[in-house]
Order: sequence, then structure tokens, then C-alpha cells
Amino acid sequence: MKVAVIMGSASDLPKLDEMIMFLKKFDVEVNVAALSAHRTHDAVAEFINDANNNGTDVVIAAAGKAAHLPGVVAAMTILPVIGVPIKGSALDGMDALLSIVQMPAGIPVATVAIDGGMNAGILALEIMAIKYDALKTKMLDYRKEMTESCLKANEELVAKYK
Ligand code: RP5
Repeated sequence: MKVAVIMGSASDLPKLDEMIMFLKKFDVEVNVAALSAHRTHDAVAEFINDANNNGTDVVIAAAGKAAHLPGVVAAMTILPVIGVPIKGSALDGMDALLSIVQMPAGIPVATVAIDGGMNAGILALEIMAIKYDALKTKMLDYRKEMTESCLKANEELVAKYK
């Protein structure tokens, strides 16, 4: 199980670190890079070319401002690409969201919420769970734990006002 995580700048990492560690907890091999579609386009092409040939299952691409990176990456691969708009500009991430989500037909980027790195990681795991049975079991357990923890929080809340 292998995921490539590419971000437009090292300044995006604080928004993605938790997700990267989360993927590792599920025994996913994660190849991480901070490369810009604008400033280092040749290196982006090299990184995605490697992903195309090294058994990578899913690509997560994150960027802020005029966030062309996820779309450019999607143009260079038929691996599923999940885009994460990063908030960090005068436009609060709306610029990145629209840049990533409004792809032309034929080159999709599965776009999560602004700063939605964790959901990108979970979606990547769910995509890989189609192929890897052990991961499927872990994902079902993870979902069950989430439900139980929400129900417990609800019980505590209800009890407080009884
Ligand atoms: C985008 O521009 C990056 O993804 C980052 O979110 C933003 C700012 O980059 P830096 O100027 O901090 O390198 O391309």
C-alpha cells in the first residue's frame, strides 16, 4: 500500500502532517514531497513519473492560493488524485478550493474541504481498502470506533443536563 503526498510548498506541511502520520499508522508507505507546479515543474513531473512506476495506489496533492498542483498532477497520471485546498491567503482558501475543484472534464481531482487533509487521508485508505482486505477490516474497525466514541460523547452530554 503506497500513497504519494505532494504539497506545493513546505509551508503547507503543518496542515498535512497529522494525515501523513495517520496513513503510517495503517502501515501505508508514504512518499512525501514539497514541490511547486509553478516553481519546480520538472521536479513535479519526475515525482509523479516515479509514482506511476513504483506501485503507488493513490496521490494526495495539496496546495494553496492559485492551486494548480493537484490538476497538473492529475494530468500526468491515471492514479486517483485527491486534492486538498490549503487556507493561507487573503481569500481564506476559497481561491485554492476553486482552483482544485473546477477541473475540466476528463481530468478529475477528488477535492476535499479547505484544510481537509485528514479526509484526504481517509479517502485514500478507503480507495485502497477496495484492493487490500486487511486494510478493509481496519477501516471497518476505525469507523466502528468513531461511532462508539460519538455515542459516548452524546451519552455524557445527555447525562450532564438530566
Ligand atoms: C502554494 O502557494 C503553496 O501550496 C502554498 O500553499 C502557497 C504559498 O507558498 P510559499 O510562498 O509559502 O512557498 O503554491
